Amino acid sequence: MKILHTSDWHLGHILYNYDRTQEQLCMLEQMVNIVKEQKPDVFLLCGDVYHTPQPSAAVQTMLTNALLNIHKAQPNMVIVVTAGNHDSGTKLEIFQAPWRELNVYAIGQVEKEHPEEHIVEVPGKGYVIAVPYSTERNLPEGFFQQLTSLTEELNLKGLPVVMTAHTTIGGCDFRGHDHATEMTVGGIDATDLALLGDGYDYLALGHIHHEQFVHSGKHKVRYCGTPLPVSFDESYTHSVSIVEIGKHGDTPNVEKKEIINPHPLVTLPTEGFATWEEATVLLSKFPADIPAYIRLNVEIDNFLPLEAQTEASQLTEGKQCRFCCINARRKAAQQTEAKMLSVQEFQAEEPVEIAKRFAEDTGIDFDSEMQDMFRELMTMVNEDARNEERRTKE
Ligand SMILES: [Mn+2]
Repeated sequence: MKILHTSDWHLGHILYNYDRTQEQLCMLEQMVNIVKEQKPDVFLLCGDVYHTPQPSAAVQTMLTNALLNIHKAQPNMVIVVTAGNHDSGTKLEIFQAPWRELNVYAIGQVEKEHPEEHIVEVPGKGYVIAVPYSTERNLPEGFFQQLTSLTEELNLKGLPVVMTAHTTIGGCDFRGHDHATEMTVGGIDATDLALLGDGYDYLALGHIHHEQFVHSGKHKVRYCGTPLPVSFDESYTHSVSIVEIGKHGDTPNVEKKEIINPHPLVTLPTEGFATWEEATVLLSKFPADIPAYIRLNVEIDNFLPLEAQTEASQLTEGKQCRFCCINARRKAAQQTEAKMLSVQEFQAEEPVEIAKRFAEDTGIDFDSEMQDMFRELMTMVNEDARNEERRTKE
């Protein structure tokens, strides 16, 4: 069974007020060409089809046309589309019935009562266990294992079994995601891989934007990554994965097909940070004929010049590139001679002085407003402590 694994299209994504329709159409065209060339048996789109649960009519039309073109490129291919955390699962299922006529399975919600509806047979080739994004409380315990066991009963010929999921797997590489930690990425808490059961030959994941195998050594658990970057921090190549599995139990063979973005997301300088003056020089020297989105990484002493945004926009006037944002970072506090305090000196210090010392060491400007807020907070804490003391005495 040959599979094209893709996810996180984020159709309708707006980047700093810039509409990305043209790029997304170009990506979809490349997708159709890869299908024509590779002739997969299955096409998996593993969630985050749209960027928002309320996509515009134009964006919905873009998906409809894309799925139709992908179907026409390889009419016998089974297409499975599952919802991600950005999608409305119920809305994705509106056209479930007509889509079926074109070999497209749209699966937006978890069917607790009818788990068999998650099992899609690819005639003579294998099985797809299609699971959309779901909050933990909507997933019955052992659901994944229930699905693989059900599939095992159907799979009398030992055909390959592929499962899909849209989630954060513990231990994955989440570079490019904002506010991500080991525990949670993009609002989804890390799941233990073991909870997804076993019995599949390949786990086709969506949600994490950086393509990767999860848990090296096991070449069967994979994020295919975004075909187009959604943020400037996704500064890696983007692709779809072509997966081939001989029979149930075999190790899959995976190959990447790169997707080229005609409007690249460029950060200036390409490495590290520049002063505001250096950044303006880089921006004015940026070639006029490259239709890139631009972010400036700027290191500042205190504040950016008031007119910085306007100036940056003006520097790109008449060029094909589009200025998006300034990513400003405070210069680390000058390393002054570390002053050592004795225990007595430390105990004699006002809490606000200690807070100030800490803030300045970490590069935070602890101005008079912050100091006032801190003093106010100290008063509240002291009052609470006094009340508590009174209560315990009574
Ligand atoms: Mn996503």
